Amino acid sequence: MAMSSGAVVGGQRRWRPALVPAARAMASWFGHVEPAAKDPILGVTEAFLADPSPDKVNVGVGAYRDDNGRPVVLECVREAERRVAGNANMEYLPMGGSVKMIEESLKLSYGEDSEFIRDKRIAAVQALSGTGACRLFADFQKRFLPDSQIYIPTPTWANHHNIWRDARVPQRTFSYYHPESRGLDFAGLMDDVKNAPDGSFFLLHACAHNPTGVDPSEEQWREISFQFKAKKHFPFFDMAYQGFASGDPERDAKAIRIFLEDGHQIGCAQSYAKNMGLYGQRAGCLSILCDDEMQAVAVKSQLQQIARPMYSNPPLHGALIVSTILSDPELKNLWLKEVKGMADRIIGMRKALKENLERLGSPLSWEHITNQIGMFCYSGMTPEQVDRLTSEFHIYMTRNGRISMAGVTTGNVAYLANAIHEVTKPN
Ligand code: PLA
Repeated sequence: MAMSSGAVVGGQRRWRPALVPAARAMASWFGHVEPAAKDPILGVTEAFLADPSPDKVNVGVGAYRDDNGRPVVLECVREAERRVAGNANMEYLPMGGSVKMIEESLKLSYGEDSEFIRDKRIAAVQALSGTGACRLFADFQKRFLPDSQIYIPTPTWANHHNIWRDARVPQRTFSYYHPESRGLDFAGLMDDVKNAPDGSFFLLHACAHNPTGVDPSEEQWREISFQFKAKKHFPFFDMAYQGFASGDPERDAKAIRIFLEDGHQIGCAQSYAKNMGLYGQRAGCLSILCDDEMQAVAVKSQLQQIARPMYSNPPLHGALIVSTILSDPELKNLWLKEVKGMADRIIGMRKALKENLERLGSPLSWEHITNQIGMFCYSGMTPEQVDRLTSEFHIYMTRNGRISMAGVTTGNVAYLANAIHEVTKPN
């Protein structure tokens, strides 16, 4: 039987592209393909690379740079590379990835002595960094809870919308940011949590919320967790910046630990892109806390089955680096120091940017630059002001006004502040 649009196959409604008349297809197979919209984040990097200006500054993508603006390979990673260099085995990892890397990842997210690790209640697989972990979860959600939706904060990392869209999970949003106070819209958030149907899925940023740099306080997390319990919601944590908020990965896992203490079952996407600087290695982990060991075995086997036809098994090298660092106390300590170093440099640049703007006599309040945490400053600049930064000053950032503080350096902070002042000063 020829499949028609929206055909029901195997009990599931399958996505079908618009049908192309056969005659047109024969004249040109792909003539109907329109160019895709530019990615709001990675498109900024493309534009930056194409600009020949020597003054250009890239504060678009969240990629950590040293104070000379150069990409960083952590010392702990260099040492781990030396140690794994003798590894003669380049064979496939299992479908679920490196068992050792997963074990170490769970200790970071659930805690070194977690009872859930001990009781083998966590289904976990190595994933293609944080993005891959989110996508695997979204596909799992669609496959096993096909009628569920996902609540996503406003605003959020733009790719969250793409991920759940492509997994065909309907999306709802919940209030998160309060533009006037440049802080958390806690009342709005709690209302939306209460008004969502019982048993809804919620996407939460575990720490260092992207793009706002605004996280709930510990007390607020406790209230959110309490309300989730009352509503029987499922919290899915995207933890892409563990260590980047406070400088301490243990502290940055606090929200997750609060939910665990309260007896929630959770899902968690972990990424080593930022906190180990392993961006291109695509090293991450997806975990789902289950009722018991038997359920965890079943869930893990299904996650593997989703991975198998997509990419078969995850990459080896990054996993080796991660497990080498985290399983060696000396290397792990070095890593902790280096994470703290990166977080501290960003905090220093926040101060410097704010001070420079004040020194220039900006009449606006820039308190939020130092109040926000993590990699980004949600500046409050309008898309038009950002466009001026780019066209007049060769400064590249996302049009939502997000500045990647990781790209700000002693060398460019004055230039950046001056440009921001120029485009934001009242006429
Ligand atoms: N989740 C959040 C909240 C993120 O900000 C990012 C990366 C990821 C997941 C995915 O990271 P990974 O797949 O590389 O582990 N956000 C970046 C890069 C740093 C990007 O957009 O891909 C950003 O500039 O927002």
